[in-house]
Amino acid sequence: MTKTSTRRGFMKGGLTAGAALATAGLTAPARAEGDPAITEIQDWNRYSGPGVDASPYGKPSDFEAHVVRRNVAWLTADPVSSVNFTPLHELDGIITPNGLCFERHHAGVAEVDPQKHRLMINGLVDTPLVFTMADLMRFPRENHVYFLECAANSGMEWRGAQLNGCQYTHGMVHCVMYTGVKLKHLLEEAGVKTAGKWVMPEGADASAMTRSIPLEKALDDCLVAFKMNGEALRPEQGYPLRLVVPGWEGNMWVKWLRRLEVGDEPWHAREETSKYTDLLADGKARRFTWVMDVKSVITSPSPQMPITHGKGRTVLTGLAWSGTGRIARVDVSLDGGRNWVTARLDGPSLPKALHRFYHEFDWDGSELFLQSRAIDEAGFVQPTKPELRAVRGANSIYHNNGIQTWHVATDGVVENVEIS
Ligand SMILES: Nc1nc2c(c(=O)[nH]1)N[C@H]1C(S)=C(S)[C@@H](COP(=O)(O)O)O[C@H]1N2
Ligand SMILES: [Mo]
Repeated sequence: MTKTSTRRGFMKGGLTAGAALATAGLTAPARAEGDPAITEIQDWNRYSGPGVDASPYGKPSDFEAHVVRRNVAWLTADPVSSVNFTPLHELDGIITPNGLCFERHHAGVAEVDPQKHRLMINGLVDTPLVFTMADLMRFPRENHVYFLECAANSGMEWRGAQLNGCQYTHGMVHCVMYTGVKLKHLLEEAGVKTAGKWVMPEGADASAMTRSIPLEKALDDCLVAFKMNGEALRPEQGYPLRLVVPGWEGNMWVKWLRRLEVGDEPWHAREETSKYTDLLADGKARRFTWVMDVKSVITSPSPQMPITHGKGRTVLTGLAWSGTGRIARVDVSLDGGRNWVTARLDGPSLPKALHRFYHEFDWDGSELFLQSRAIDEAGFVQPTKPELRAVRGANSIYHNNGIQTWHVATDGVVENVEIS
């Protein structure tokens, strides 16, 4: 495309790189000559298109048909108890479009009729209650942007680099704006007895998902949500009602929420014993590892987003998040962690939400080992994979927040690798 690149030393330039790039000439006037995209009148420029009655519910351009959730057939025995992945490499900003939010369910998508849906609160409460959807609409609502990450995200990568694409290595995360009522208000309506210390949400799907949530968290920032990005929850995400447990592992965010039981101790349900516990090197399992640790990934360049423009001006971008709060800083390395520069965070910085970062640099065409390292406002630093294994061993599946490495070859092809 553009003429031969001159080495501008942006990698060393750090903070000034952005300013330098803004003035660097990128347009290619030579391309105008004889370019049929300019000289020929296209059909869309000649004829009227579909009218306002053509798509009552809009969908993306047909040219974006490749931007879809994808699953990996060999990962699970059956697609009804399985997972698909958010196409992180194709997205920008911090909000995940509703139709692209990864799905994880244990008995397929429950197709719930909201008229027949009820939410019950029972157990150690003064007054057991049953709410209809209309009842819930009379409580004060709140709007919050939160990420949801499955604790098994990056789980396939514990022993080494495996899946070739951030969609597969990191795509069990999404981030939307929820509208809902605080769980606190509903629990107060029922009146939690003094002995009540735990809350167990239960799903209306055929897996009847249950987890134990400590009362402090339930009274803190949990939401009973009915909207995502302004519209009703998608069936895949728990229509008409889901629990939102900010910063904590996705498994606790019970979908198709039908019941909340208050108890004096945890229930030790399947999903918090046989699953979602972390097998350590000594064979003991950690339990109740609720908070999602600080993590980040470069979404482009990445295996599904190779560098196709050759040397010169290159935009690196990615996502960072922490279940503890906001992201304070993201560092980026182009040489496998030897040298780091601070990336540019852009867009809203909201607690327990995805953060978007960019690093613009001038690629000299040599091979790169791309890494990103996030630091949250509590001071937690994303570990390298060897650091993580030193503490946790290699038996784990869940809570892998290790630093990801992408190898960029001289032809721009990108692969998932690990630096040892
Ligand atoms: N009722 C119910 N809730 C559920 C599940 C389920 O199978 N049934 N899966 C859980 C798991 S393991 C995760 S990671 C998240 C996934 O949410 P998502 O499908 O919106 O991405 O929902 C959780 N809530
Ligand atoms: Mo999960």
